[in-house]
Amino acid sequence: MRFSLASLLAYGLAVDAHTIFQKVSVNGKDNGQLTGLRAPGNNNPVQDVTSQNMICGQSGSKSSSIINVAAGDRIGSYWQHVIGGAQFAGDPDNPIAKSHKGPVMAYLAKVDNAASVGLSGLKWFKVWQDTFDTSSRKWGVDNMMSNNGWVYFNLPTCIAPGQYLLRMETLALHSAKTQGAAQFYQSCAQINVSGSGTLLPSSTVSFPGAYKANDPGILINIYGLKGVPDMDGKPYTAPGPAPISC
Ligand SMILES: *[C@@H]1O[C@H](CO)[C@@H](O)[C@H](O)[C@H]1NC(C)=O
Ligand SMILES: [Cu+2]
Repeated sequence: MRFSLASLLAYGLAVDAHTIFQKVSVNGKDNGQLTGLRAPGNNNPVQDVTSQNMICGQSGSKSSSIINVAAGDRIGSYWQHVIGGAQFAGDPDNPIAKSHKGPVMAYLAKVDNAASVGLSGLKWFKVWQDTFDTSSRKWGVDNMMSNNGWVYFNLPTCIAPGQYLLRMETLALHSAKTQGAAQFYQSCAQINVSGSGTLLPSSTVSFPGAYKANDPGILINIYGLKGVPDMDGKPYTAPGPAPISC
């Protein structure tokens, strides 16, 4: 099917087929739309790695809720094209446009009060990532799409109890061969971790600061010789530190 520019413009944001992390589940229990979340108010990507919006996305919704979890719990983060889900019935760009290949990553920062803490100066560590599988040639985003927008991972069992912001990030690399064109999507969840862990990593990163515009995982051509986003089967190194291990 061919679309005229006018019909594309009529769809507004559908032209920009982006995504928003907007819901958390814990061990399969859905906490509800925007509960315990700081999510951006629109689905436009952040493209400037030095922007404050690299922390939890552009300003948008706030929540007074804090989601209770235990170390080791299976966390689900739910991504959809716009706040609320698909932009319209049959939206082909939900949860994200199929072109948008790249990794999905999870970071934590320990805080005193997850609902009220300011975003500057937090010390982040990575707890999980789904990057690129060289044998299946699938990206983290491919797994998100095949789970209808849900991304699952287990919180590390060894982290110290207390409140955290959980920063979930999807990085879309379809245009990333041009510096400044990689698309960062992130929101933060407010969580309260119980358990008997003791780990508080001493090695942490800042947002902004953790990423450089020319990091090899950010300034990159993901298209192989066949013109598809398969890295020609070569490994991909996501930006930021390695995830902690327990
Ligand atoms: C956090 O979890 C602990 C342990 O379960 C609990 O005692 C505390 O009340 C919780 N705090 C909040 C803000 O929910
Ligand atoms: Cu996009």
